[in-house]
Amino acid sequence: MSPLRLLLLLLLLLLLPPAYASKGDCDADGKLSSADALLALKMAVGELATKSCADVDADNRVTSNDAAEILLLAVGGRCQTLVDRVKGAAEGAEVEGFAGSLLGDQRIAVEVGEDCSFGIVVDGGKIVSITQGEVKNPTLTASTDYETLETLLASGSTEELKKALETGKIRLRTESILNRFRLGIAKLAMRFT
Ligand SMILES: [Ca+2]
Ligand SMILES: [Ca+2]
Repeated sequence: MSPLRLLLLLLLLLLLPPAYASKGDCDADGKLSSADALLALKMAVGELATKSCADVDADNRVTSNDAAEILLLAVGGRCQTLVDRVKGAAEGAEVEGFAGSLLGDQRIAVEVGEDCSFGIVVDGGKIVSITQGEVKNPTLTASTDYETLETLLASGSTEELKKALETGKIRLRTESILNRFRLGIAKLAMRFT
């Protein structure tokens, strides 16, 4: 190998980040969690010996910035896990009964907390896809929090869903007049079913 190519290869190796999962995973359990962020914070304040695994912003020191970044990454992982669970529970399902006939075809944007969002595409009363990320031109937007959605997933009951809608733990909004009308009817129907 020519010296130039060797140099390029070395540069490439230096520039490439190490395996992503290990970055920030200071308790080495294979995932990023708030526990890793806490470890990084302890390193930042000198309570624990510094380890390179905590230096996620790669400035060769462990500071509170690294801890904050690990926490953000951990939250991102939480969102991913949540969306995967929703996908497993609902993708391919028919939206039943009255709600199905009302919803029909929708692009629903779901916002969970401040930092997690996913889209649900309902076509002909069937949930055809659930994908993480922003939804363009949603027909319906639902906002909620992690706890509500996790409780819902754990119970899997429509009663829980109704309760969450009634108590405002899930808030629905829509730009379309037809959808506003549908929502009004759906809310009314919920009281009687
Ligand atoms: Ca970890
Ligand atoms: Ca750092």
